[in-house]
Amino acid sequence: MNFEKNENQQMIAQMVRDFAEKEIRPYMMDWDRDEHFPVETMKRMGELGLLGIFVPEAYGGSGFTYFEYATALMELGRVCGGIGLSVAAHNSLCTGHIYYHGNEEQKQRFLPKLSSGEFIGAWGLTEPNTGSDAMRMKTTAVKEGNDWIINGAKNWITHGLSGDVAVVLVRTGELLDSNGITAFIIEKGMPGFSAVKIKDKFGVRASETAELIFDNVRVPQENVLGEVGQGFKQAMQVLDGGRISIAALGCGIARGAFEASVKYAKEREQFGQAIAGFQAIAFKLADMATEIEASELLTFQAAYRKNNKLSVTKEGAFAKYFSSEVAVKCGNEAVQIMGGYGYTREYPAEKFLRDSKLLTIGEGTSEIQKLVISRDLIK
Ligand code: COS
Repeated sequence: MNFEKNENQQMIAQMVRDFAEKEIRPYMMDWDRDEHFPVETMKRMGELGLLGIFVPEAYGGSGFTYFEYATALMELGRVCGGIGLSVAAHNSLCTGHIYYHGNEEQKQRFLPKLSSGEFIGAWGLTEPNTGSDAMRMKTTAVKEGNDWIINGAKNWITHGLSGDVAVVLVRTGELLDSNGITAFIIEKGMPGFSAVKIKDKFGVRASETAELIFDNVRVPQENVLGEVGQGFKQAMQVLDGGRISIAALGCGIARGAFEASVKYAKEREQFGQAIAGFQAIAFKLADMATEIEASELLTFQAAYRKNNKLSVTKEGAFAKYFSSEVAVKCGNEAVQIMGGYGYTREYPAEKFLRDSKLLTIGEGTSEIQKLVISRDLIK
């Protein structure tokens, strides 16, 4: 395996870094305070090719691999985990589901708009009462003529309110039948489809989260993604890839927390010297740096496998589990190193900690990653 960043990765890293410094960093604390999802910033990222990163150019995407995708998220995470999460959810989940499982007509219809940022994408698996146990979902679709009638609710949906299109997983068969769930494309404005913003989140507050409500929503057969009944397995595959993006975001948040810690530790003096000179602080930095490197290696290993169409179920879970826990640890250590200042919004540490925590929960908790890994080990 080549450990050097390829030319495209170097280019995308520089572009995202410049963009994040100019168009995200100056505003991100206001967005965080106000729980404001900056749709215009998303659109700008669409213009830069960041919203259809692995979508082929034939469908209006950038045609990059998971190497460039992971690299972009690492750079976004260094600055703002909330914006990084939105980019990850848009690319991996909604866009990814249509790209990997849609038919030609659906790809032509939706991918160019999702890639350009004209459309913002959402994806719904989780429900108010089914999180880790996704299979037990209660939202149903019943066939009526050439249409499907959907009733129920989905919870914790990124871009649930601002999204123009949402891919949702819905029961079309018996409870607990792994072939009884189907994926549907829901379009904004369909009668009976509404959303309510979820407020007062702990972190990733610039990323919009909502509950989706389906009250007799009529969806045409042409909006069914792939085969009826195959939605659960599609969703698991989509999440296998999505977990690599969350791992990459974790690497970025951890690195942002680490860089802020190094800067502070070199400037802050106590007992007559910079605190970086004390082993108590220097060893924290050494641990952070080591674990960030390990997270990046696991993430790029999973990306390599994804690029080469090898299974990523276990390797994506390795990367997501390890990297998200490292991000929380680095956010926590950054607050500790900055002491009282780290505990305030004046310094960046507390936001890294708050944003990182979502990564051990969303797209499968750390406990679910351990379940996925251990099942693979003993199967
Ligand atoms: N790729 C393809 N198929 C998969 C798969 C994968 N990664 N994982 C499971 N499947 C298939 C299984 O092979 C099985 O097929 P058969 O019934 O034909 O044998 C089917 O899906 C059901 O799998 P399983 O029996 O493992 O289902 P469980 O109900 O035990 O659930 C977990 C499996 C817990 C792993 C799954 O529900 C999960 O990932 N939960 C977390 C959900 C999540 O991440 N939510 C976050 C939402 S995004 S914010």
